[in-house]
Amino acid sequence: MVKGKNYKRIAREIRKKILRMIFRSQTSHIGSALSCVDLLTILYFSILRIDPSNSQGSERDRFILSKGHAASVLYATLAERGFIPEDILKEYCIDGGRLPGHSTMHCVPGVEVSTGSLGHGLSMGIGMAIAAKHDGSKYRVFILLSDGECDEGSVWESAMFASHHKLDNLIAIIDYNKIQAFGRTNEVINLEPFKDKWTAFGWIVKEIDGHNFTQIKETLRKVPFEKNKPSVVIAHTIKGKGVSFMENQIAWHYKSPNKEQLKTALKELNSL
Ligand SMILES: Cc1ncc(C[n+]2csc(CCOP(=O)(O)OP(=O)(O)O)c2C)c(N)n1
Repeated sequence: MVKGKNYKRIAREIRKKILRMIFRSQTSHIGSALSCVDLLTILYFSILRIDPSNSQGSERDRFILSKGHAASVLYATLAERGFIPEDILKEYCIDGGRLPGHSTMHCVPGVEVSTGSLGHGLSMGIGMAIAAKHDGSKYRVFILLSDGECDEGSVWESAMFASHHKLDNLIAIIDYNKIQAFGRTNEVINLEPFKDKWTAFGWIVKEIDGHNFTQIKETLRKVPFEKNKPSVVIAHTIKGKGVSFMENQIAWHYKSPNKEQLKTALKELNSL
């Protein structure tokens, strides 16, 4: 918990950091990172039991960014929360830099596992959740997945496994921004009825607006939603959220902003 927090301001600062990082490195996945800023803001500033001065504490909650291509949002949030110095963000995805383009553990305090190959975060989280049960530890494991990632069979194999093992210390959050790399989710492989699928796999499901701070916080505060069952939050989001010309645009999965676009985007965020 962080005292005196202003989620809107924090999320705006994280978005500005992401824009600068991706501009500097001229890399991709800006829309992917912007869509889940509000979720990470609430997680890191209100929900996760974590301590930036002790990033390896055994009872810490674990957070896994399964959509590891959006690493910029994780690094920017870790900087905002005091896990890593802000200055290091300049080294995101550049030759010789200390922040790799996909979330990477060991070299970045606060990053629990390396991700980027989609479809593995949930099963890695399950390993941690089982370990917690086995050790009698109270920590929870939160995993943020993307919607396109749910096209992968490994996600559903994990989903079955988690409910079979009654992992109520496991919380999946889906960043349901409705866009994948080259198309809209409902055109590539339609996930609907999405809620029913998770329910059928034995999870307790809540659907929220993934940009509404109150809804995110009130929902995540209630986990587990039911004893002996894993929880999943389907968060409806907008890819590119916060920068009007990037919002809901497939192109901003891969494009990086030029100098003029960066200026316009920062101006828009500053006026919020
Ligand atoms: C196993 C695997 N296949 C392909 C990719 C390449 N890739 C990176 S992002 C992406 C899709 C992005 O769409 P989505 O998963 O919905 O995430 P979003 O960026 O919209 O949050 C793909 C296919 C990957 N990272 N991992």
